[in-house]
Order: sequence, then C-alpha cells, then structure tokens
Amino acid sequence: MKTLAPERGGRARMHEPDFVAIRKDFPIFQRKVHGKPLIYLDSTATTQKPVQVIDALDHYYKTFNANIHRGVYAIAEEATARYEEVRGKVAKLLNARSPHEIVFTRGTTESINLVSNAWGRKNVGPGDVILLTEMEHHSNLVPWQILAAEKGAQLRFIPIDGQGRLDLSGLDALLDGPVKVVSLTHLSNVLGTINPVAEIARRAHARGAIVVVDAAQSLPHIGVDVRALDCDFLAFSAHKMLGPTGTGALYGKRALLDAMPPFLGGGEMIREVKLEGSTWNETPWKFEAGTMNIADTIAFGTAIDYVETIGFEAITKHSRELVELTFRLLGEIPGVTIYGPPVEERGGIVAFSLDDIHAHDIATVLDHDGVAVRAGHHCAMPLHRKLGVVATTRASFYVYNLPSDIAALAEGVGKAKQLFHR
Ligand code: 7TS
Repeated sequence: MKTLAPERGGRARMHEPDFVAIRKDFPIFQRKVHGKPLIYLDSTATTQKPVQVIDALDHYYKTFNANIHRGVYAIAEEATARYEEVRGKVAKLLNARSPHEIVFTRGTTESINLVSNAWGRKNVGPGDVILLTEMEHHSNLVPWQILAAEKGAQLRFIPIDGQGRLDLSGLDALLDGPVKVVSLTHLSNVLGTINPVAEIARRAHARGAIVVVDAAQSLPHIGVDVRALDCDFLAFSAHKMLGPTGTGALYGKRALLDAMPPFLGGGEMIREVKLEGSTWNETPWKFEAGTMNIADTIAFGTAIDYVETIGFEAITKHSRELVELTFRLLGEIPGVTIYGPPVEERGGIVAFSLDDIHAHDIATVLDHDGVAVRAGHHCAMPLHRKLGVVATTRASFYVYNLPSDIAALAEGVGKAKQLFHR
C-alpha cells in the first residue's frame, strides 16, 4: 500500500486510499465461487485477511514460535516482546491510558463473559439492575442473563424506536434504583445504528453504574476512543478488523481490573501458588491464564497497522458511500424493506427483507452468483422479534468492498424477486 501523509503517532496514513488497490491485498478475492468471482458482503461476521496479516502468521511460526513470559532463550524473548508490543498498539488504538488496561481474550464474547463473571459476580447482588438494550447481540445478553439468574438481579432494556435508534426518553426511569451496570452495543450488527455511548455513560455514571461497551462492530467501522466515551470496559474482536480469528481484547479501567478477581485460573495468571491457595499476577496478566493465542495476537498487530494506514475517517466514509449506494439500488426494487436509521447515522451494515421471501432463499440465490451475505437472526433474536420478522438478509462492508459489489447485490436481489414471482 502507498503511504502518503504522516498521522498522529508518526505512522503514515493514506490521504486518499485507493480501495481498488487495497482489495488486491486480499488473496481470497482471487478465488471463484460457483464459477463467479467471490463478492464478500459478510464482514460483520468476520472480515477477510490481507496478505500482510497472513504473512505475519507464517513469519511467526517459521522464525520465532515459542511460548511467552517464561523462556529466557532468544526466540521466547522475541515472541514475548512482539506479543506485548501488540498490547501497546491496542492501548494506543483505543486511546487507553496504559497497556495495563488491555487484556487479550478470544474476542468480544469472551471479553463480556470476563466482565460478567469476574466483575459481575463480585459486584452484582439480589435486586440489583443490569441495564441493556433491545438491540444487543446475544453475546451482550446471555452472559448478563446468566449472572442475573445466579444473583437474583433484574434485567432492564432501553427500547428502540421505529427507526432502529435507542429511545432514550425513559432513560432516567430505567436508571432509577440499584442499577449496577449498563452494557450496550456501540454499533448494531443488524441495524447499523451508532449509539450515543458517551451520553449514556455520563448519565449512567451519575447514577453510580458502570458502563460496558460492545465495540465488536464500532471499532472496525468507526474507531473508538475509550477516554472520549468514558466507558469502564470495552470489548472487541480482532477478526472483525482484518485480524486472525480467536483473538480480541477487553479494555478496562485499571482500578476496576485491579479490584476484580480472576476469571480463569491456571498457569501464568498467578504470583505464588501453594497447595492451599494462590496469589495473583498483576493486571492484565492476572486475566490471561494458560498459553494465549500468541501467533494470532502478533498478526493482529499487523492488522492494526494496516487499518491505521487507511485511517478510520476514510473507512467510515467508504462504508457510508457503499451504504448510500445500497439504499439507492435496493430502494429501486419494490418490496424491499431496509431496517434501521438513515445512511448518515449508521456504519457499513444493511439488513433488509424482500416481500415475504425467506432470507435464506434470497441468500441462496445470491450465493449462486458468488455473493456472500448472511441470512437469519444474526445472533439478535430479540431484536428481530421486535422488528416483527424471524430473519433478515444482511449485507455488510469493509475496506475491500467496491461499488460493483453493491451492483451485484442489487442484481441478485432483483433476480430473487423474479424467481419467487413476487
Ligand atoms: N457483539 C456484536 C455487536 C457482534 O456483531 C458480534 C459478532 C459479537 C458481539 C460477537 O463477536 P465474537 O467475535 O465474540 O463472536 N457478530 C456476528 C454477526 O453479526 N454475524 O456473525 C457474528
């Protein structure tokens, strides 16, 4: 990739990214599906990986594969240094105060479970309130349901309005009483809605609650600044921003992480172990039991470099242009309903339905033309119930998508309409 202009922190950022050139960095687009070039519109589930990230994995295994934090030999020290370097990169990416505030996990799901188990079991009791929203992915719903059932706590939900935005008109009432935690998505994986997290955090903090942010979609699409949001915890997945699967992180304010008991017990998370009991390592290693996902974490560092070279401003602008085109082209097909707010209020995600044709049928027709979209409830069953549908078809975009992909999507949807005689 060409780098044209310096950015904050000294790294070079592309001024006007060439998205056609960027797509060439992704080897998967050389393959064909059902004889057609692959058009990938499911980045919300996981993004494709550029050759730089794939090479970083290869390089790790070929040159310095070793376990971290234990060996005194050269390649072990190299692996440890590179792994810890990524912690620093993540801290910078999120504008955290220190790398100590970054805990590596398998991804958003594990990060939220870490909070609900380690922080939640210590701090939530009978009658306490856990405030969520109606648009959560199951991974920011089920862990809290488990905690609420164990502790006798109650769940409350911020409702959504007819346009798929959070309806904050009743927030004061929802925050009334022993609300211990407000946990919400920053960017909906179905509606594409960007939620006003900073405002909600301010109001939640005023009532003494902590705020947990699910940034699985917002970090890749719009970037996040944990200090501007003033959240207490923030969870994300590396594989949704060009990194390998099986990695992600939890950001947590240092004082909260320090005060929390561990989540998983085992090697490396301890200071001293006796037969009768143990003491814990310091934050964040207290939360990283056993052998971590070293190779993938190191390659995630390469993904961060790649994303930062393009820059979040350019990524957001690019996604918006693709969303705008999707609205325009799908809008020309009678019977299409797009869910969620207007273009300028969302990230690169568009879920829609077409008459009463089942989402799986639409996705199957698209697949025949090499177009990969997701059909179903997208791990947000309560949201779909609220929308009054069992399933939607969802197209989601990232840096390798081009306007021609949207044209192919619209053509396929038109084909589905004809095929099902609607
Ligand atoms: N939160 C949100 C908002 C998500 O979109 C997802 C994954 C998760 C949490 C869970 O992330 P994980 O990496 O721990 O699995 N969303 C999707 C999706 O929309 N389709 O497949 C996965």
